[in-house]
Amino acid sequence: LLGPTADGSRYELYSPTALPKAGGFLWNQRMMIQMTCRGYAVSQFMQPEPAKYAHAPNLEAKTFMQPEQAYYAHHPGRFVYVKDEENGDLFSAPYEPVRAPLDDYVFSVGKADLCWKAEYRGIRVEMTLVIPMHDVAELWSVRVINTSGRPRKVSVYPYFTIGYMSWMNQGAVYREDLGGIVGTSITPYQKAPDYFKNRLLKDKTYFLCETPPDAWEAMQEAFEGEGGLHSPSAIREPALGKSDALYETPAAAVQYRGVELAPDEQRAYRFLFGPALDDAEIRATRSKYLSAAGFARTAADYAAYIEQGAGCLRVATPDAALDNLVNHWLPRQGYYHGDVNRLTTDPQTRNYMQDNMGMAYIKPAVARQAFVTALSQQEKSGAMPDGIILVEGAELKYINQVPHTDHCVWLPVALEIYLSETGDWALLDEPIRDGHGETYTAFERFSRAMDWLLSDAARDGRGLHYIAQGDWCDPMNMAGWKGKGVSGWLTVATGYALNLWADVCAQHRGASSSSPDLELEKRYRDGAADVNRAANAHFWDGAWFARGITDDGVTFGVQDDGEGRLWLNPQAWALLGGAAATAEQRRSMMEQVERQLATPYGLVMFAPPFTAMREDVGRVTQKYPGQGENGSVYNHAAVFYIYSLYALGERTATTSDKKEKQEIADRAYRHLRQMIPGPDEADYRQRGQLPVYIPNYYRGGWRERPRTAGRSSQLFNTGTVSWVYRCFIEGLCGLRGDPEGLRVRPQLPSHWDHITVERKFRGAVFHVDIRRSADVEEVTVEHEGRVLPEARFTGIEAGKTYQLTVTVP
Ligand code: CEZ
Repeated sequence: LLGPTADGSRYELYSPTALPKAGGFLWNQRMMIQMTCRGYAVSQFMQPEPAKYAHAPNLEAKTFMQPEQAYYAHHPGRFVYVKDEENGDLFSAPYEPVRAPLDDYVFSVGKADLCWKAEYRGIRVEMTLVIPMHDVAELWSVRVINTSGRPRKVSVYPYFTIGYMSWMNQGAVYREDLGGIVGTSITPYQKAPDYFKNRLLKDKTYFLCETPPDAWEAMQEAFEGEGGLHSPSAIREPALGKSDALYETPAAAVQYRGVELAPDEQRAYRFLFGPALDDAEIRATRSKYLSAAGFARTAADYAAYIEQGAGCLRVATPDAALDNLVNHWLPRQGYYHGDVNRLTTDPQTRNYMQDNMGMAYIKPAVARQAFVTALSQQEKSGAMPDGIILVEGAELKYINQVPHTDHCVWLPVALEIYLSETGDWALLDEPIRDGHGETYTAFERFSRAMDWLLSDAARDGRGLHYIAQGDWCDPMNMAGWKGKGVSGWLTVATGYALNLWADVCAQHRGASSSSPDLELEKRYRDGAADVNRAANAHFWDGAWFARGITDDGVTFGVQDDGEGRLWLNPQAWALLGGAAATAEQRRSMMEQVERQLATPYGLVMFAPPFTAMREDVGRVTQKYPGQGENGSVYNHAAVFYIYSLYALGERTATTSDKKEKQEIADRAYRHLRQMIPGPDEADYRQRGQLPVYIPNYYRGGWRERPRTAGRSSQLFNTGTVSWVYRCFIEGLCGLRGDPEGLRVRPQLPSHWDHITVERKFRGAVFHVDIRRSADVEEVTVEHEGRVLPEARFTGIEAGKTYQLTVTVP
């Protein structure tokens, strides 16, 4: 059904029907395209707000990318029809719209390209998509091959959707001078000032052919006719009708007519598809890219660009499918997040911080700059805004106009990773000027954010954190919208943030002092203790931490709740932040999580899902049960918990609690593994996704709705990735930095005895051989025949390669 190529660098799917929504994606800093195995596409480009150049047949709402995106016959796609001129046989590549029963089919996802092969009755079509590093354009190679062993005569018809561009003004014509079809439109608007804003929008969509076609069709309706897209009327004629589109829905269809192919002969075509401002831009794009050399150069440049995101970890474990994800796809997905911030001009602050937290492992300079950018937008009060503006003139939109209260928490969380990875403590002494003209060092800004979390603006008289219209959970918008409701998660998460910041204070020496500020450390440590005390007094429900208290004083996420009884986030962050102070509490929470939230597809975010609106909780309860935040396997929430297990495992001493420590490592590994589709076929079919990224959720409702449980959202935008990468690097492999070096604390699952790891760290490369042995009581590390005094390697020199032999109990 599917599998990686021999070198593991591509994933291939051999059926267009088994996982119909499975796809892959490519991006650069200005565009993103997600394509399914069947040829449908969702593409977006920035100008600077996200826009489309291939449209649906109706006006689409502009919103974030949709989970479980639905596709239909007229959904934008990139297709090639082939008609046998002798008998009229018709098929299309990659599969849609004709859906002919192909004799051979491959969808091959590469890191820097997407390819399809579709063969039908002795004619094979190979399609490859590449995009440039900087420009917005799709570079399509199409190869038509005669595999039938006899001479053939076919017509070849690329058909690219342009779609409903605008209700104000749209059309398309074939442009001999430019060598292709050009759709023209005016982006709809109504307010006069928008005219001036819109003047430079790229409202043209071009489809350019390297080889001039014999005929074309620029009008969608004329192409489709009465036959429908499965069997377009225009293709039933000897030649396409060469119509233009005059305020009619545009399309880009061309015909290479009566192509004669000897046995094994092939024909190669190249096409360019994308948006442009005007003819001059189209002409320039054509001359830059549309040639064999242009395509080859672009593919090489783009592959080199993607390679920069290769990350810092290569593992060889007993689980080859897991290795493939960790070595090839996880860093790529992390790089995508850190490199383009999900193609928005105003990422949510928590997303921005977490996406950059992954970047600390991939391109730390980018992560560093992100701290500076975010902190320069800190409010006077020390609070962080809901979103971070990345482009001058951009505004806080959509969800960023809804007040959330958790943004400060993410600062020290992301900083911890950045510092342990880079050791760049100098970041903290950077002076950062904000929009009010005030300048503080980064260190001072972190402190101000923590002070805000401790202030009356953030907490009520009981010391619990207000939730306003949401915390990490965007759609939990009505627990505290009247100003009183508080968040259990945010309260324990604040405990974590304050403790992390206290750790930094304990080690940081300011520019003017030679010793760390222990008074500051105490302030935040005391603050954390205070917050955790309040959490225990008001949220501990006997067996786990509650999710919150509503405006009307109703505690929810508790044993008495029929729906939304146990939530993962408060438990995970109570483990991280110290609110779960006693071993008994921790055991009880973990046991309940396993009992109530575990499914074969991972941990659900809470259970049971809501089946009706709870007006004192909010729209999360209105989502379809088991979908999105309403009790799906929301991977972001699951990975918080997994990371909290690794953190707990690290704190658990081997000598006294050997068994407990191993149980924690096994549990963490099990839930981490469940996040990856496969490796057995039934699991792939159920999830419907290739293991080339981690989606934001898999459907929950494993007990209530087994038919849909496990189904992937197909959405690769998710804060999950940074944490998953961290879990592999710092948790499972246990290779985490500290100010002086690299600590070694692997946490292997009990059924593994040996793994090898290549870890890039501070400019050096570590080859680490990790083996289990009954002869040791503690982790031991050997370097050049010498056992190190502790499981920690110091004195790292950039450019060097080190071999470490690690033995774990
Ligand atoms: O958006 C994510 C946010 O980007 O939801 C997470 C949140 O922590 C992230 O910052 C959990 O709520 O508004 C909605 O209902 C959407 O479901 C969003 O909450 C969600 C989407 O997955 C965005 O792609």
